[in-house]
Amino acid sequence: HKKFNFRGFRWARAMIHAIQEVNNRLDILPNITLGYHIYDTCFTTSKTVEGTLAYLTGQNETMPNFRCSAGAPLVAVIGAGGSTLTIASSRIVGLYYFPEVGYASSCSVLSDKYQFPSFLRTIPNDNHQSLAMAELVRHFGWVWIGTIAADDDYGKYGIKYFKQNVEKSGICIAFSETIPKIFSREKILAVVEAIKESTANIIVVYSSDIDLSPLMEEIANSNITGKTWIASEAWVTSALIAKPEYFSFLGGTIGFGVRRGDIPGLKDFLLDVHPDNAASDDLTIEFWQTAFNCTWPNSTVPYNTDFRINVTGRESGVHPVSDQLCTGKEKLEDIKNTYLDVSELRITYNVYKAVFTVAHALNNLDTCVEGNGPFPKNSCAIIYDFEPWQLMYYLKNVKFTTFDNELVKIDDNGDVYASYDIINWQLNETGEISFVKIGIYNDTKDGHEMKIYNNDSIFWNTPTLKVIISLPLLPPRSVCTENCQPGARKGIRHGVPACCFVCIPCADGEISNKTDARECFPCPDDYCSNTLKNECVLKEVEFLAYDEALGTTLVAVSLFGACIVLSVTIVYRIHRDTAVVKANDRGLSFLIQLSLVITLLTSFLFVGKPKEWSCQIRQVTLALGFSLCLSCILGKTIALLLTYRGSKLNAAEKHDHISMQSFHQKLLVLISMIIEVCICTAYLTCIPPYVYKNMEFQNVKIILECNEGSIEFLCTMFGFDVFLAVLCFITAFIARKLPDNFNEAKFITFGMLVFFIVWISFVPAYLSTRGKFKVVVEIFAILASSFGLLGCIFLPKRYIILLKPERNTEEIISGKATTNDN
Ligand code: TCR
Repeated sequence: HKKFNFRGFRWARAMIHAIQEVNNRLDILPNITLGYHIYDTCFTTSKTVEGTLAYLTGQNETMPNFRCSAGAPLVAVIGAGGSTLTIASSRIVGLYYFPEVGYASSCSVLSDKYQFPSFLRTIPNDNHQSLAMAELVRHFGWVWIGTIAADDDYGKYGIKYFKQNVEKSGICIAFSETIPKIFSREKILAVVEAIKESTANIIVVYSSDIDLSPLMEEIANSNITGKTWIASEAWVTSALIAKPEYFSFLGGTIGFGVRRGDIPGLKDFLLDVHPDNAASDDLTIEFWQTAFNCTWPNSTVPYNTDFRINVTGRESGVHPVSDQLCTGKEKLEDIKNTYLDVSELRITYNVYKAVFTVAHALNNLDTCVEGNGPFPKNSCAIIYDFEPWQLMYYLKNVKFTTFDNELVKIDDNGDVYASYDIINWQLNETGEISFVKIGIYNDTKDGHEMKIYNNDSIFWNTPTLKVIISLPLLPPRSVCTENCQPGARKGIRHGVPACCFVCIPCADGEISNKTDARECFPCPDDYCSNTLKNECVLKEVEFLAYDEALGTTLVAVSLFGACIVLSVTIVYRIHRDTAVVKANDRGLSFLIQLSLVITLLTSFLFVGKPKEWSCQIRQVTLALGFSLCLSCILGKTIALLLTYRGSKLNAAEKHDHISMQSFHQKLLVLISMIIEVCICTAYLTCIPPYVYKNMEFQNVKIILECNEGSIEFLCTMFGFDVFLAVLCFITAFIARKLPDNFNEAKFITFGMLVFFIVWISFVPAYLSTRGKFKVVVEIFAILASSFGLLGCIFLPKRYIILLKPERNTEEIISGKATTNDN
């Protein structure tokens, strides 16, 4: 079903050429002349088996009796071409341990010496090539790859080993297609569809050129571009595929070629072919007919190809015979033909090496010295009559250098050392595809080595190539999903290859700082993630600072309050002998003033960055300030109650009474202070407040606040203040109706009411605010209550002292006058 294979014909001719060279050389087999039989496998297993058996029998019977065939002994089989064919023939010759030397059969299973004991080859095992492809794919960072395999051992094993290799490094296979062995348009269209559908830009193809060409034709029709093809050795330099009209979609193909060698004298030998010189040679006649599109006179050779296989769907039926008769005068030099193309002699060179492998083995067998031989009793084999296993022995140990100084050495598995040229398809000036060597791949003792000479010298078939031709083109990318940028992590999706992931942005407070991160990492405690989620940044610290408007205002207000208190003190000091001042215990008044200054100034402890010490003393100072203030007021109100009773006493008793009373007042203040101090000390020693970084409410901010440590202690501490305040209120309330100096009890009642209102409303306000406003609320309450007390206790008196001195007399203040303002 395929046309006459010019490439195969070249290989056959190269074999003849090599055999002739051996025959002509004096250093190899000087007295021996090698002959050959050529059987056409027609690319099919059945023909191969038929040919093998025909060869072994020496007749056209399929009964092996190779030892007694036509005179000269059979030596070895060179071939077959493809692995599938070789596997078939090698199984037969293997039965007799008859040597077969492959030149193009690279499939890895042929290295198995249990199955193919007598097979050797001059082409490296495909495992190396698969490994090299995997390495190439990794080198360029491609992770999303399509594969296409020919439906034979070569394609299937090659791709299988490639996949195994590549999947280890996390590369995914987008699709795996097979090219049918027997032409089928539907199957090929299905492959084309798969390529079209897939987002993979890299396609690895393991196939012989002959199998691949129908697919390429179809791809050319459906103009699939932008794909980069990775070629296996069998098609990388094939003229069947590397057609200039295919360049638009195949340009930039990268592939692996086995080592090439320019066989001396081959070109002339190839040109020296003519049906006249080989009247009985069907191959030559068929070659001539196909090359010149004519029919050789009187020949039975069908024009162009095997007539028995009638493939439906494609070129149907037998090819028409050309009406033109060949003249024999056609000039080979005039035509451009794959057969004559000696620019890429790679497999051809392998054929050459295969022939020389056999020749050298035979030569070694021939030069064996009796008594020093490798066989039982140190005997040698006789060149005219040896057993196949005897030649196998020499073949397995063969070692020679070619004209190219290449060392050919067959190892125990019948394999040779692997070395590939990495080839890139580029367009040259004449508009033809040139195969540019861009690197090498070598199998070394420990592993392997791949070298790409210069990335800029590679031609890539990327879509931009028409626009900016002068720039060094970048390798194409082939991914299922673009990489996840820092700030996101890979999310694996079920049921799809691992390369097709989703990028999930990191959560607040988590970051990922490399591409394709598997996980996001939480930031350390004082840090939060930035908006891109790729860096941890220090959290903003929030507290009520001195230098912000609110802080400044509050501090100013409290300072102002303290100044007023101070001014009251000064006024009291100046007018210390007036009735108003004297009527109240001066000491107590002073203590109240002091305590008010203290409470007002505690707001300084609340503003600013909370420190360990400021946290510890602020509530305590406040509580102590208030308890001092309230106990003094309590002393006053109790005194008011008692003064009324004492007013019935005479002057001497009154004086005693007053001094006693003053003593009791001081005692009361002292006792309540001691109690409060005890509570405070217990609080501070047992469970003191501490600075707390509150991150519960906001991720981006740390609220720096004081944690009160023990709520119980705090409540006890302030509870005592409340207790005092309640007492004050009750006593003042009772005393309010009593005639006293300028309704002091009334003012105190009022002041206590203000105090209660402020602190009662404080609780819900405090609990419902967050962050620095909590502190603001508390300062507010402190200021309000302090001002309330200040306003209710001292301002009326100061008013009298300063502005109504006429009322500042004993009579009025002791309530005996009638001009009081009720
Ligand atoms: N091994 C392939 C056949 C093959 C081939 C080629 C066919 C190779 N190289 C070049 C035609 C042209 C490599 C096999 O089947 O093992």
